[in-house]
Amino acid sequence: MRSLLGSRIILATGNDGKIREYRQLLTHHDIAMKTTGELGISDPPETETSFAGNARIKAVNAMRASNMIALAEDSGLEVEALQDAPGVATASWATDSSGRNYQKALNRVWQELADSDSNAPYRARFRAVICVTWPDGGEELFAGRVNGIIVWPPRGAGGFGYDPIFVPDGSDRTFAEMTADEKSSYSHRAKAVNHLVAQCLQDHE
Ligand code: ITT
Repeated sequence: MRSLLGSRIILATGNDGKIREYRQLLTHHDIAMKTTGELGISDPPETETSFAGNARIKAVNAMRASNMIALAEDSGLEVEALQDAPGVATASWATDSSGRNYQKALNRVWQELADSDSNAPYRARFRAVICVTWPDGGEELFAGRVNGIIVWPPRGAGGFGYDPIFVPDGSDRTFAEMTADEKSSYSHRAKAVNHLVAQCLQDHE
């Protein structure tokens, strides 16, 4: 496994919520981070059908445009009663002609659950897959997931995206009702980052 100790990397995401969480999760590690937005690199179309495939597209795009080591993440919400939708379409459920609209996305999740034959508790999970690519062609993948339930109405003002309707197992609060540190003690993203840290940011000497 390759080391990222002392590296400068590009974080390939246009999502401000993700940027905040990666800065927090990697803050005590020996790594310097710029974002694609800071370097004027635009987001590629996400044409794959898996989280890993789309994470790879974003990482390779940023790595080629910057010639730096790139880290990208593809993530999403899977709701069991909706046959694991929205899954890789989680961002597109929140996208309309004027950009991101998470209220619309939350309403759609709840409407589809109301139209389904299922009853609460509505089991769900967030998944994240991180892809790190190196300019010489090297690549590593790290995955994380968190199980929980969908609740309604939305609660809390923290976090981002679908956080106001997701309560992780082991808590009675939504991700949006938690501090950043509390969310990180449960989240899919923190688990994927923990794997990355264990493999690429420890001094193995
Ligand atoms: P980039 O592709 O530029 O990274 P994006 O927001 O489009 O940004 P994805 O394609 O990976 O990212 O889509 C992930 C979707 O899942 C997006 O709608 C997020 O809001 C949602 N999501 C992922 N992690 C989340 C979390 O921790 N809390 C709430 N929503 C989350």
